[in-house]
Formats: sequence, C-alpha cells, structure tokens
Amino acid sequence: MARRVRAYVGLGSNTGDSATTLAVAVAALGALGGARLRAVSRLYVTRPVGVLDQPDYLNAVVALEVARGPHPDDGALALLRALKGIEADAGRTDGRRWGPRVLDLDLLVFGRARILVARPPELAPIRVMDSAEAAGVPPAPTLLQVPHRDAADRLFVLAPLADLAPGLVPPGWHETVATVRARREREEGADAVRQAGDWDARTRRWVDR
Ligand code: PH2
Ligand code: MG
Ligand code: MG
Repeated sequence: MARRVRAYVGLGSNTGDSATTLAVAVAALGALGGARLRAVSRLYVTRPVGVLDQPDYLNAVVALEVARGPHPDDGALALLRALKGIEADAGRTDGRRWGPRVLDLDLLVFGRARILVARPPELAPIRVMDSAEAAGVPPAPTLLQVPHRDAADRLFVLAPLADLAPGLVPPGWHETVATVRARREREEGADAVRQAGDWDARTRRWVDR
C-alpha cells in the first residue's frame, strides 16, 4: 500500500462571498483523487497582514491525508498542483503580492517532511510586480518550502492550525503549534484573529457562533 501522510492546508479569502468560497474549497479538497479530508478547523475573521489597506480575511485550515509519493517532494508538488487547480476554479487571477484574493490555498505541513524544491513554471506564485516589489521588497519565492516559511509568524495560520493539531511540532520547529500560537497572540493582540464559526460536518459549512 502506498504510504500516506497528513498534510495541513491553509485557506484564505477576502473577496466575494468568502464563507461560501471556502466551503466549496473544502469540498473540492475532500474530492481530490487519493485524498481524504480528516478535519476542518473553525472559521476565523482575521486582520489583513502584509498589505493593510484591504478587507478582513476569512481563514481556516484543513487536515488531509494524501499519498506521500515516491519521494515527499513529488507528493507535495502533486498536492500543490491540485491546490492551484482549486484556486483557479474559484476564479483566482493575478493580484498584488499579499493583496486581496478570492481564494488562497497554502500547503503548510506535509507529514514529517522538510521540503525545499523548485516549483515548475506552471506552479510559480501567481502575481504581478507591484510597488512594494519595486521598492525593494524581495519577490515571492519560486521555491516550494514546507513547512510554510511564514506559518510561525502568522496568527491567522496558527489559530486554525492549533484547532486541529495543538501538540504538533512541525519539522524544523522546536515548539508546538499551541505554544507558538499563544506567543503570537500576545504579539498581535487577541482581536487580530476572531472566531467566526464552527465546522458542521453534516451541512459541510461553518455555522455562526
Ligand atoms: N494572506 C495573505 C496576505 N495577508 N492576511 C490575512 N489576515 N489572512 C491571509 O490569508 C492573508 C493575509 C497572502 O496570502
Ligand atoms: Mg497565503
Ligand atoms: Mg498562496
């Protein structure tokens, strides 16, 4: 039997009917060939990070079980390709780096693998040069790095990830998700990320809380 790994995927949206977009994305993730949806976090309303002048986001995280592939690089790139397909189906097009988006799916954790691999051109980040970049902010990486480079610095990732895996120490980290989350919450303030709904497995949507 092919080896399976537990992957965590971050979901974000701040354009259009974000709650519906994210629920449709969860369904699409669960329907991927060879993937099983294992858990869905709470839904959070989150203050924008990076570009501040944009609407609040909705963020969540899902746990998937997927094929590891002959090598984790292969499994991770296959999953990344699937994530890009779901983003495109949701109408994702070019945008400013860190700017508003209808759907963003980020591969956060892929089992116990530490991955740093070149993205094939069709999996390069979708973006256009913007003023931040012109001003010398480095361009988005054309490498796939897993665990996600910025996950430990972003409460909008840590809070939903801690719902699903508080005791996880992602490869390369030295602390649990819950520990890093608590510190990050002290830094960003409790209102940076607010609980907005609980996943309801029956209706396959988040319900208000
Ligand atoms: N995604 C970004 C940039 N900033 N801010 C929040 N709150 N949530 C996000 O998902 C997010 C962001 C780029 O992917
Ligand atoms: Mg992102
Ligand atoms: Mg992304």
